[in-house]
Amino acid sequence: MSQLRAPKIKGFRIRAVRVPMEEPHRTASGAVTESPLVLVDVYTDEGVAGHGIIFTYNAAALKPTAELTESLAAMVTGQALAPMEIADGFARRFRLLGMQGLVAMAVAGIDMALWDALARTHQTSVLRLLGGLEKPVRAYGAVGYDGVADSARVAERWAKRGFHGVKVKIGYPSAAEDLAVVRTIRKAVGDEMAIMVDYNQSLTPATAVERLRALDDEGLTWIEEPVLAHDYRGHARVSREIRTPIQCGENWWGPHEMREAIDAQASDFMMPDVMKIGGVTGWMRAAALAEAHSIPISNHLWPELSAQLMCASATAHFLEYADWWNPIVAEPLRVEAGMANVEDAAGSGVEWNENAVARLLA
Ligand code: SMN
Ligand code: MG
Repeated sequence: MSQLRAPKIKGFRIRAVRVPMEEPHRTASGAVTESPLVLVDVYTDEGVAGHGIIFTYNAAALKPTAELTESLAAMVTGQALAPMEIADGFARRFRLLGMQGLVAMAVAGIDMALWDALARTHQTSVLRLLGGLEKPVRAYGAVGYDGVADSARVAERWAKRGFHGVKVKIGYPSAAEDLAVVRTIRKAVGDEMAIMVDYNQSLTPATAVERLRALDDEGLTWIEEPVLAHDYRGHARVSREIRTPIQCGENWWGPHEMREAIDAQASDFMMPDVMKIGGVTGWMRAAALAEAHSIPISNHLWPELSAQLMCASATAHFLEYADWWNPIVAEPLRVEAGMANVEDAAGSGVEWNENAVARLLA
């Protein structure tokens, strides 16, 4: 008989919440006005709990995603607490349906919860369980599609809080407006601050080449998703024509799509989303691909878990910080002097603020 500790999955609790945002987050492709979240809790037969978050972007997808997550959770109840094994099992079971969209989101939420529970079982963080150690990761804050004056005001606020970068939503009707926003922000935050811009897929390859050339001398750290996220050839064409690095990844479903993007030379940098890329399991495979190709890797949302995963990624670049889900997280990620601090994280670093969750249940 094996002497290894082998906890089993005893059950799950799946809840849907709608977390309001202080201010809507506007992009060139629509505004996010709230965070519809599916909260995944897993319980082991040793009495340990683990937590995961699924972000459905749109409230219309919230209940169906919660229901789908319930069904998938039932499929693995009773199994060993072995997240990688379970992720690969789901991939096999859903080969015919496909591992994108709501299925992939449900699988990833479960995966996050399982890794969290496994780390807590061993009384450590996800990062240390993976063999890594805490280190400072530079963080940047978000600035919405808010016009010249408001964008600069928000950027200045991040700079005053000690952040090392800001990412600004652009893709205004004219190139001149994009340029005005970038220049006003540069004036407001100074030369030391990294400025990234995000088009949220709003251009065609031909217009993107022209638009982005106009920004090539602005010292931008990256230009994000200028064209449709899955138009890898379009991104590659844009990337060949301009000097500023292209950043993509938040919409790639799993490491296989990331491989397609790398093969197409679609993006100089990459920023997988821990949900769409397949949870912690998917992230670690994505980070290995990034390392093998010497590509800097950043995250998308999920600040608590992502800060740890960035510390476990060889080519870690910039942490995308977002405070949108802070109301339901008991101890949100701390950013000190612009650096994410995961020193005392247990598991994934996420515990619920149960009072807030009860208030925001959908
Ligand atoms: C983004 C994130 C979440 C909702 C809309 C847009 C964004 C980012 O593209 O890069 O953070
Ligand atoms: Mg983006």
